[in-house]
Amino acid sequence: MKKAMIMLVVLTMVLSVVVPSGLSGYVDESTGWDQEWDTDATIVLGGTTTGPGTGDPGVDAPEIEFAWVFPDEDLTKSGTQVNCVPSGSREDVEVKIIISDPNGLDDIEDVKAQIIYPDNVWPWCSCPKFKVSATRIESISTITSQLDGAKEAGLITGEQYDDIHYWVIEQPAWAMYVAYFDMWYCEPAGYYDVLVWGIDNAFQIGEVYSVGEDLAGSGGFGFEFVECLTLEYDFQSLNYGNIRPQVTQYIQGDKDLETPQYPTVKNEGNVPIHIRIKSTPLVMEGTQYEIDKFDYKFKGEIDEYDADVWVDIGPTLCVCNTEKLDLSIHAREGLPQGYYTGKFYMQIYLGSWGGNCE
Ligand SMILES: [Ca+2]
Ligand SMILES: [Ca+2]
Ligand SMILES: [Ca+2]
Repeated sequence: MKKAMIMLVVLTMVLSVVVPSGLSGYVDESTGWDQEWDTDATIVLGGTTTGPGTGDPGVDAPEIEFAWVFPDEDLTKSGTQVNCVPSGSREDVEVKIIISDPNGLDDIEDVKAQIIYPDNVWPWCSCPKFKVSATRIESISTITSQLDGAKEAGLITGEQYDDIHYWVIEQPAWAMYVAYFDMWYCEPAGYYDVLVWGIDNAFQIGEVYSVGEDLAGSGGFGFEFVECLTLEYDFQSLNYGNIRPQVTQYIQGDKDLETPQYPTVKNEGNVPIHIRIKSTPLVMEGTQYEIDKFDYKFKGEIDEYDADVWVDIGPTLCVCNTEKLDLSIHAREGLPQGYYTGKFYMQIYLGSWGGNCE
């Protein structure tokens, strides 16, 4: 029956498309994870990388004494929490590494760090990210301020602070290194392991150190990439144009965020997004007449819904994905000619990593 209606629309509808401003918006924490749009219609009758080395550490190989990830952006929670930048990346995440070599610091050829993705999210599943090389920090004031920050965040205890401060500053065979890596929103929220190791001039590879295992109060992970739930949209209103009773009128979406007349949604956070929608009836002002039948189509799923009822859209909007959102209204037979208006609402929730995002 719906197919027949589509054919009829193609043959008879007269579209009046309103092109809104083109400014996209966001559904996120600042909006309480929901958003409202105006709706209206006019009834017209008649018309991989590899892991670290696996060789045995040599007896004189460099040794990682301690390491932590900084900055810690949630001091109320143990371990290191790194926030995501919706729709962007950050390059200021650091692994601080305390390393020594029995042959002295001059024997250290390279210090490397590697991030391991969380094990419970597809398709990353404990896969390693690229390796980065660390550089030595020689300034005593910088070393001290880094230790101050780690202690303040609870990443090292007072006793560890004293030990590291003494050894790095007073002992010639110890040093602090730092490795920087970037995190962008398309990488999944969760717990990341960070591996660190050193290589000396004799190509002896030190034992691989898993950052976080010794951190004060941490759960043994390198850092937590904190969940951020953000959806970007481009449509500013839903204008169905001129419609006819008994004819389903569609607003077709597309995958282009620059075309607000074709609704588009994009996941700009680091977790899957689950979407709920609701439409009020489109009402002709001053009358009891209203349009109260709707449909949506999203990632191949089509469903009908009634006015004033929240509807869970089945498929999940996966991390980094842009999808089109098709919407339609259906005016029942007998509705009089006139201008009808209503509201459309959307809410977002944390979605599932499995299912549709596989
Ligand atoms: Ca050595
Ligand atoms: Ca913390
Ligand atoms: Ca669009």
